[in-house]
Amino acid sequence: MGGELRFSEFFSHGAGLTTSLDALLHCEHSGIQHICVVQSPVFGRMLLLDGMVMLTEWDEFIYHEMLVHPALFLLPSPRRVLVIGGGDGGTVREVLRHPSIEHVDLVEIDPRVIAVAQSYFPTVAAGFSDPRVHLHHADGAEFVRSAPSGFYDAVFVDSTDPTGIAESLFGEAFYSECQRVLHATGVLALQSESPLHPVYCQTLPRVHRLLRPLFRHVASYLAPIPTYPTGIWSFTLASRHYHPLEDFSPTNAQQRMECLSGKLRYYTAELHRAAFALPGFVQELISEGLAQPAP
Ligand code: AG3
Repeated sequence: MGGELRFSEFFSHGAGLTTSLDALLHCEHSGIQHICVVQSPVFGRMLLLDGMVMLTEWDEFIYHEMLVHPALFLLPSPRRVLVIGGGDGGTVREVLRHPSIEHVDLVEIDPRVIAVAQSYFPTVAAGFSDPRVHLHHADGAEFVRSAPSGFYDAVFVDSTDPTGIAESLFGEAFYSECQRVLHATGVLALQSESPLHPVYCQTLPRVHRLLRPLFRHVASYLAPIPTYPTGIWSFTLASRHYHPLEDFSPTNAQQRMECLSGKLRYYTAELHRAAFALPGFVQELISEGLAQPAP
């Protein structure tokens, strides 16, 4: 197998994901980060930022459906949404499936990510041409600082790992601005990294520590994302008004699912409830983190 093209992303000491590649489709440095698109025989096209897997055609539906739908099905009729990051368009695509949506602001710091997604992942990025979507090339933390109070029904943080350019999107100041721009009944949903990652497992307890003083209800849920580091991923939902399970009506969600544009492949009303049932070690990770003094 000499000369075979391969890609690996290691999360620790040579442990991680490896795949052979059929082709290297695109590679550039945008001035902010390396952006590459590669073709893998099993995962299809893969979007890599600084050598980290952002999405693959094979499993992106799990990540994007699970970031968006638990929050949007909790709200009776979500209209205005803010997406921070998510320049590939997957999160916006899921948001737009809900017929009640009137306005979506997407704030992506790197316009090249949007352009590359439009060329190489046209179905993922399809939502960008929808008139309800407004693109902003800005730093997410700065954008929320200048956004009007109480405007959004939902805020989604679709960021990379909590280092480098994304670091400010995991901070106290940013979360408090997210709370301010949300309507009193609004919901914040964010990706909170893998609970099995040797370093970033600390993201989940940290997110709880920072969000609890700001929101009455803070709860995390899990989904398998096989091409992300460790393969298991956490998301965190926060709201001053809605409890993610007690205020969730499976019957209502089921009815609304019939009216969505397109069919969901992962999220179901049953799965909404199941995803919040956390394994023991994840419950412990969160409660140990809450017992510690704030960093
Ligand atoms: N959002 C989460 C990416 C984190 C993956 N981390 C990694 N591969 N080291 C990606 C954006 C998808 N819209």
